[in-house]
Amino acid sequence: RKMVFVTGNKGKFNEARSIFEAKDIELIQDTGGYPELQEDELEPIASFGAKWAAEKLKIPVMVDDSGLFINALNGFPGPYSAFVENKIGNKKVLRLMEDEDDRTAVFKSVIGYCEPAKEAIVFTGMVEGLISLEEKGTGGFGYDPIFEYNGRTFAEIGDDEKNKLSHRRRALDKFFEWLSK
Ligand code: ITT
Ligand code: NA
Repeated sequence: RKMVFVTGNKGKFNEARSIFEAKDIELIQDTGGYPELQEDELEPIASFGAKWAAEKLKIPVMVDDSGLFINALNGFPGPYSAFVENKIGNKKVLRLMEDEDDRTAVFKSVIGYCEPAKEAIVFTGMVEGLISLEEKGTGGFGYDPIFEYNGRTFAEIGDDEKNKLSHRRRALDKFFEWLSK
């Protein structure tokens, strides 16, 4: 079996590819992109993106809209995570968190799947953690060096362990369950 994943993010793709590999599904990256709605929630962004790409490519596709929701910042950067990562980066996010005692945060991944002429369906995965005091680790991508889970950041724990418990893994497990029905 095969699945097409529309994403320009190499880190997302590599993680999803190894998770799919374990299910004997070959994952193919399409970097053509899709319009991203401005919404407070990730679900409508993933749903719209999957539908748009399925109609454009005329094949079944999946997308992954994800984000880091920091509680002390009222959920920021959330749906703006890619923009914030590109514009200011982890160091400045840590600076925004300098005086904050509440360091809790949630990583979310919403997988959107759509077949041409059908409605999109979405699967949400979440993992709770803490924003670290400094960047730690060299693995992963994006916000991984500042997202701490059980005392280590996602950039410290390594791909295999991250893929067992990440927001992306949890969303994909729901997707696999749906696919197998
Ligand atoms: P697409 O082409 O798939 O849209 P993107 O990088 O623009 O790629 P998003 O719009 O979903 O992706 O933005 C999510 C942001 O959160 C982006 O900066 C990612 O690097 C980051 N991110 C997502 N999942 C992550 C993870 O598992 N670990 C660290 N950072 C992550
Ligand atoms: Na994006």
